[in-house]
Amino acid sequence: MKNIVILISGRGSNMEAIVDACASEQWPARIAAVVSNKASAGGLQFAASRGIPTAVVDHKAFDTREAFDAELARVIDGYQPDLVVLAGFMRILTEGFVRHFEGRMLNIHPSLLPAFPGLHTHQRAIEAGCKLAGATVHFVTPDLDHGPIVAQAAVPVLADDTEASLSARVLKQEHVMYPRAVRWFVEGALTLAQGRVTHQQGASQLLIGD
Ligand code: NHR
Ligand code: GAR
Repeated sequence: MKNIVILISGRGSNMEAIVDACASEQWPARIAAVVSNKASAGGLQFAASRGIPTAVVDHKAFDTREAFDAELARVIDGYQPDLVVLAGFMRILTEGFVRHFEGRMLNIHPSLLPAFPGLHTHQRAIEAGCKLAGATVHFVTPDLDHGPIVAQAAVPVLADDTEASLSARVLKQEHVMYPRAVRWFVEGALTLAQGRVTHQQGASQLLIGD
């Protein structure tokens, strides 16, 4: 059994999709804990309702990013994770933290990386006139949103899209792609070499949605 620790900051719908897939598909894994940097994160209630241990490490209680990350790492390590999953986690992580979990930490970013790293991705894609948008699952490296790509989901951008309509279209695909990618990791199906991730049995790492 592999231990998965999921980090959230808010709603936690990707976390929910992973929790549900882990249970219904009987992965060789358990969700060991859900950890948030915000006590108000809605996802904490869902996790607790499923009997999953939850913890809050409030970044506002720390003077520096290093101090916050040190406590966050201590709490996560207490659950002996094989994999750390960032699911709508909204704090940039220091190099020391990332190195500690390197090769065993995934993130989902709501753009087709390397386009639009950082925040407000959907608005930026609309303003750039993109006809295609999406989301990317990647290994986390110190360089924000630049780690090796595990999977991508693409959706059309429609002429009348708003940030709300586009993010909803992308999120629907996130809920399919992220559980699949996490499952690949816990099954040991991913190979990372020369900064590229491949699936050992050749499963498609591209999802096209509508
Ligand atoms: N940390 C590292 N080192 N590398 C990555 O790839 C990371 C990371 C931390 C978070 C998620 C990320 C995203 O997918 C992620 C990837 C937060 C911000 C941000 O600017 C940017 C990217 C991501 C998450 N956060 C502000 C900060 O000052 C706070 C914003 C807020 O609280 O709303 O940390 O998009
Ligand atoms: C998701 O769209 C995720 O890709 C994005 O925030 C949303 C979280 O939703 N992540 C980021 O923007 C990270 N900076 P959720 O809490 O319902 O999973």
